[in-house]
Order: sequence, then C-alpha cells, then structure tokens
Amino acid sequence: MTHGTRKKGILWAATALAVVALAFGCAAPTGPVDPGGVQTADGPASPDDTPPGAQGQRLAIDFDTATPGYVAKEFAGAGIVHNPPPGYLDADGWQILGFSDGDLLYGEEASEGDFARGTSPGGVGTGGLYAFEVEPGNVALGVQPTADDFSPGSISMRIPVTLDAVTELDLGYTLWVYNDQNRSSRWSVAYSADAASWTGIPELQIVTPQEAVSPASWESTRLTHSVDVSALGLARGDTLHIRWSSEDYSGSGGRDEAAIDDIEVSLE
Ligand SMILES: [Ca+2]
Ligand SMILES: [Ca+2]
Ligand SMILES: [Ca+2]
Ligand SMILES: [Ca+2]
Repeated sequence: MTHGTRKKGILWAATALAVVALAFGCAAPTGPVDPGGVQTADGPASPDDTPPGAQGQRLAIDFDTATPGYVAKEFAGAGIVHNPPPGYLDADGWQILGFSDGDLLYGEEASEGDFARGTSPGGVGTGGLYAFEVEPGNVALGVQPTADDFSPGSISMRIPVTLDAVTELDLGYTLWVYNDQNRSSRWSVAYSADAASWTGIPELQIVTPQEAVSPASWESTRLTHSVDVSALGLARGDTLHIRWSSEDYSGSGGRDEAAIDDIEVSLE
C-alpha cells in the first residue's frame, strides 16, 4: 500500500464519513479494508485509516447493508469470498470452525455446501450457514447446528486496531433464536489478540430454551457489555478477534437455529 498525501486525505475523509454514517445507524466502512486491494499475511489491516488523536474505533455489521471487509450488502448466505459481491461475506473478515465441510480459516473462500445454505425464513434441517430472514427485510448471519455441524462450532471476526492503544472493548450484538427443537444450545462470546488464547465474556452468553414451542418464531435478545482489555496491550497494527461459539447444552434431538445480527464494536 502506498501512502501518498492525497490517498491519506481520502482515507481520513472516509473515516470521517464512517463516523457520520454510524451516527445515523448506517453501515460504516470501518472494516479491515485495504483500499489498494493488497492482502498482507496478517490480513488487510490499514492502520493509517484513523487520524492521529481519534477517540475511538467503531464497527457495525447488520448483514443488510454493506460493511466493507466483512459483508457485502444484502447478505444471502451465498458464501464467503474475497471482494464479495452482494449476498456474500468477505473472506478477509471471518473464520468459521466446526462444520462437517471443514474449517474455514481467515482468508479462505467457500461458496457451496455448509458455507452457502442461502436465504431462509427458518425451520430448516440441513446443517450449515444461512442468511436467516428473522423479520421482513431483516437478515442475520444464521446457523443450523446438527450432530455433524457446529456442535460445537464458532464464528470469529478480526478487527485491525487503528488506535495507538486500546483499553476498552464495548461489544453489542443481537442473537435471534428459532426454538423449534427440544434441545438447548449455549452461545458464548470471547475475545483474543491472537485467535489462540481466548477470554470469555460471560455477560454476553445466551442459552436457547430447551423445550420447543410450536409454532416456533424468531425471538431476539440484545446483549451489550464493556470489558477492560488493557492487559492485551493492543496497539495500532495489532488485531483483535471476537468469537461466537455454540455447543450443545441440554435436552436431546434436533438443535435450535440461531442467528447473529447488529454487531457493534467500539474500541477506546
Ligand atoms: Ca440484520
Ligand atoms: Ca455439514
Ligand atoms: Ca431447524
Ligand atoms: Ca430448544
């Protein structure tokens, strides 16, 4: 990546625009985007995106609008690729473990099978990754776990740090649950500086109801929490990883569908 004055000016303008967009609840281009399209070994970090003196780093993903580096607009469960067209996740941003089709590491692509189960209103049986339409016009990143898929499993996202130092992580997300089976799953959230050593955030954990309801419907829970992450010593150029995991918890038989939506990350 080159660092011409003109380019930097554009990047700063883009960041300012992102802040404005966030203030109005729009998708913000604050993801791990490399404007030059060049991928580095450590992912597409572009630490120069944040002007010196910036007070925070923010990221929002709603899977309906585009968040560069993570998802194109109108996520449709089409797969995970680089430079994603509408309907796809961005392979730069995600690592997905636990499906029978194999682990998908950061940067790896998949556009069939478990990683591309398409769009559904819910009530599916085949294990895999879906775009669940949890309410009209609102899609979330969904999973149907089965004996072979995602039990346990995890979805991780990585965030290139653009601040000089990070002391606090504010994390919010909505978990949508379709409780149509007599088993419960435990969804847990953790963070890491290296995607190897993880620290859980118990306040962000959700256990889906065991006893099924009929007819089932999508029910949402919004969770937010702040944690002191000073101990990680994260600085500009480092990467923060956030992971959602699911595992069987209680009951038996099939497994509830669940979907992650409206992820909001703020670093200070
Ligand atoms: Ca959504
Ligand atoms: Ca499978
Ligand atoms: Ca199901
Ligand atoms: Ca259940």
